[in-house]
Amino acid sequence: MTHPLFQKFRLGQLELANRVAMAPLTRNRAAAGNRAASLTAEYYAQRASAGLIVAEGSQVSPMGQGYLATPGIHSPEQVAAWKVVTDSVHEAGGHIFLQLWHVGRVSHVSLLPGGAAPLAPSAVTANTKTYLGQGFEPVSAPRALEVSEIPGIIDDFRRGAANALAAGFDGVEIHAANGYLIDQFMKDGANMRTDSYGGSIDNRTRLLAEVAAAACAEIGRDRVGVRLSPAGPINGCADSAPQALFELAMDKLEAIGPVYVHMIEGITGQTRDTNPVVDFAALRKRYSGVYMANNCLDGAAAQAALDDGRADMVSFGRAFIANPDLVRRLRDGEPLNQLDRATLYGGGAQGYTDYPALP
Ligand code: 8OZ
Repeated sequence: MTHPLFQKFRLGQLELANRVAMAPLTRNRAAAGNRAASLTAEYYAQRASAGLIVAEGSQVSPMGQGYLATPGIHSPEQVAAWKVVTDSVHEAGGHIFLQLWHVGRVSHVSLLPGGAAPLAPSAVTANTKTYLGQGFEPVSAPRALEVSEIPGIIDDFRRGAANALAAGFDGVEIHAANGYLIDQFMKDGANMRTDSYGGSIDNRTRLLAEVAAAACAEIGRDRVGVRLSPAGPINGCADSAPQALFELAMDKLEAIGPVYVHMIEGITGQTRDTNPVVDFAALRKRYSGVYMANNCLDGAAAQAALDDGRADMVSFGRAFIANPDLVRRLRDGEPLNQLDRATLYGGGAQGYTDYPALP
């Protein structure tokens, strides 16, 4: 019998071929105007046997960009370029969401309109680096958003969701993880505000709830997922008491009703251990939608997570870069191609569309 990981699964109105998702992965290969490149259509179509592809984080506005050559979803040209990608994935039988991204303070003046300072909940520089083409460099000092600017940020995400649907995506994933803008508002290591968006955990989860509600109202709850990373630090962003913070975040998401929560269990790409300890099972209990588990899993761990009822879907990041046919390899117990780290960020086909599938 095939394991349930490899069997059909209903996500909202979609019938996915299996419960394996391709996690969103920044590859810094966008074309001029931060449009998805033509190679990008080939790259995702090669990976269309994933039950769901979550396409890489795409900035919802020019100020939402934090790395060189990441795609956007705010201009008509970007929507048209993404349409080529979604058509190629659908033709290959897959389903694809787009991750909506605002980096907040994780950016550099050289990437922003008019050399502007990055935006943040508070004027505190992140202890992290960004990719500017010649490798990774320290981020710039940010400025604190005025409270009057926050409705505009929410509207950027709302428009990003509408644009994603216009570009043929099956839905969107709100990037509320990994130390970017929404995560910066949530975590007390980055948010020093004294207004209605800072201080209490209710205030710090306000932007998450408002963005999720706006996206759900715009395109329907069945088409909206949310990605969270309770543990830290990642991109210099951590919280002193993440359990209570993220229990409230899950309570709010339960009330708003996005179709899935994509949970980074542990420190992104590094470890499943957390300090302070985060009880992911307790977080999951507060939300009745689809729980997608992520981070440093292999095929056996993914199957065990389903068997034990700890997850409904499982996502893989790095393994999907190196293995376009990852689902088949996991199902049949075939060996995996190794990841080439040198070609992760920037460049062309090498390390992007040239990883071999099994014959
Ligand atoms: C690695 C390099 C650049 C961006 C994330 C969007 O951590 C990213 C990212 C990861 O979520």
